[in-house]
Amino acid sequence: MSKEEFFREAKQAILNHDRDKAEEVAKRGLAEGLDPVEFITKGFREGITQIGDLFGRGEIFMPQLIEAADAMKTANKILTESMPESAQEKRGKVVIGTVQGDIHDIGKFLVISLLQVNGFEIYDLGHDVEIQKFIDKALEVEADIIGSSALLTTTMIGQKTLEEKLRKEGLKNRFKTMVGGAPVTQRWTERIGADAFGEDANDAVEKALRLVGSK
Ligand code: B1M
Repeated sequence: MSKEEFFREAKQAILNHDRDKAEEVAKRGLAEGLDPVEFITKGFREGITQIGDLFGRGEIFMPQLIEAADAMKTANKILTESMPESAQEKRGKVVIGTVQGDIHDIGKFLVISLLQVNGFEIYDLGHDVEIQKFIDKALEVEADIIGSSALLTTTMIGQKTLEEKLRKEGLKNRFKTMVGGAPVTQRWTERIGADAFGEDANDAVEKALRLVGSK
């Protein structure tokens, strides 16, 4: 089977919100030697992006969205677990979470996986994380970077609160910050004073490497 056919099957499994099929395709693709990052980005992610559009247009409803997300998470987990952890020296410590009020964590999971593969030590706070927790954890583990993910226009404000708190507590120079999530932009990043914007998981790695290099 060609790579493109695998990508099509992966996308279709998500569009059909079929977790078993997503799991089966992910495992079969890996066995055939597909690159897990390419498989996620060109296959499964295409499916979940279309699901988002369908949901946005009211063509599918919450139960289908939840099932599709579940299928996506299953495939994501299988594929990211197959990525080798870097044997290199650790490049830096990253405290990361999805901001308060927001439970979206599929993208964050992908970002974490690629950061790990690239030698970063990760402290994942999970989702719906109170802003102060990012700071407390970063102080506890002496993090290099604090990363926050936000998928809702209503929760992005948490990223601004984080910057304000860091400045107020005199910690802005101690940690670098990276923001990401579908509604987040470079403009927003500059507006709130964060140090970097990660557009996708690959970009997040590139920016994280730059941030630790610039410390
Ligand atoms: Co939600 N949801 N959702 N949802 N959901 C969106 C975000 C939405 C755009 C769908 C739509 O209407 N078209 C919309 C937001 C609208 C808005 O704010 N303008 C929306 C809504 C409205 C909601 C609810 C409010 C629905 C409701 O209850 N009425 C609700 C909110 C719950 C809450 O959080 N409080 C809700 C719930 C859910 C599910 C639980 C069903 C599920 C989440 C499951 C989970 O994550 N465990 C879900 C899903 C799956 C989506 C969509 C379809 C897909 C998100 C996703 O996983 N994308 C989404 C539509 C969309 O985005 N097209 C949608 C794939 C993922 C790989 O991409 O997350 O963007 P992404 O991550 C990327 C980059 O953004 C970047 O790298 C990642 C990898 O490439 N990145 C970072 C992300 N974080 C980063 C951090 C970094 C750097 C880069 O540095 C720290």
